[in-house]
Amino acid sequence: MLPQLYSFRRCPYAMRARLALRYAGIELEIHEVQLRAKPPELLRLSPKGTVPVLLLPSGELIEQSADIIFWALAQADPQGWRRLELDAEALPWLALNDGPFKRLLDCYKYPDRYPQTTQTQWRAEAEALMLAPLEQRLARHAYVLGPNPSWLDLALLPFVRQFAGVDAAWFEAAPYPALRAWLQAWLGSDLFIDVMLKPAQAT
Ligand SMILES: N[C@@H](CCC(=O)N[C@@H](CS)C(=O)NCC(=O)O)C(=O)O
Repeated sequence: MLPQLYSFRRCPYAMRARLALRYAGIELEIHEVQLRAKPPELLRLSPKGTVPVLLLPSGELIEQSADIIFWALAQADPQGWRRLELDAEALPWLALNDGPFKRLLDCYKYPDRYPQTTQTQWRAEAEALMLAPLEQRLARHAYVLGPNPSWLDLALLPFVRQFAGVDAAWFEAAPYPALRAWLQAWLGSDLFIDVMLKPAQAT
């Protein structure tokens, strides 16, 4: 049996997992899940009901996207995208992204659901928290952790992509040229195109 990935194509967490699994060359069966109608076998395996979830042939279940990235890179890491000595620097970025930035991203994306303040204000908060600090780094080097790619680029890029897509015209003109270049380079990479364009195998 191959590892089984429960995924949703547009979910940024699932996207980062697929990117890492593909980079590591892991052969998989992908089950594309409808979030409104999750398959009972997924809920039996993982009652928390989020994707991605990776079921290994051993029966081990990996239920968090970051853990799927780390598992994949532990199997194969052809270009050294996880250097453990950089984790002390990388992990706080992951926490910032998955916690406060993701919350602001949701507010910015769905301002009607979060009427406490305006969409522009949500965006400004997200810029200060994440976009401006990322721009500063990417102006100095091509990737988030330095001159070489790392797992952190994969972990962050689906969220920056989503942010950029909320108001593409605004993002194009915003003062984040290095971030735009970084995002465009990843979105144009064979790796990204591969995980997004290949039709997911139906369950
Ligand atoms: N902490 C989880 C978050 C995963 C997550 O929230 N995925 C969303 C889709 S983007 C989900 O499955 N939500 C459940 C739902 O919408 O019912 C991870 O990193 O894997």
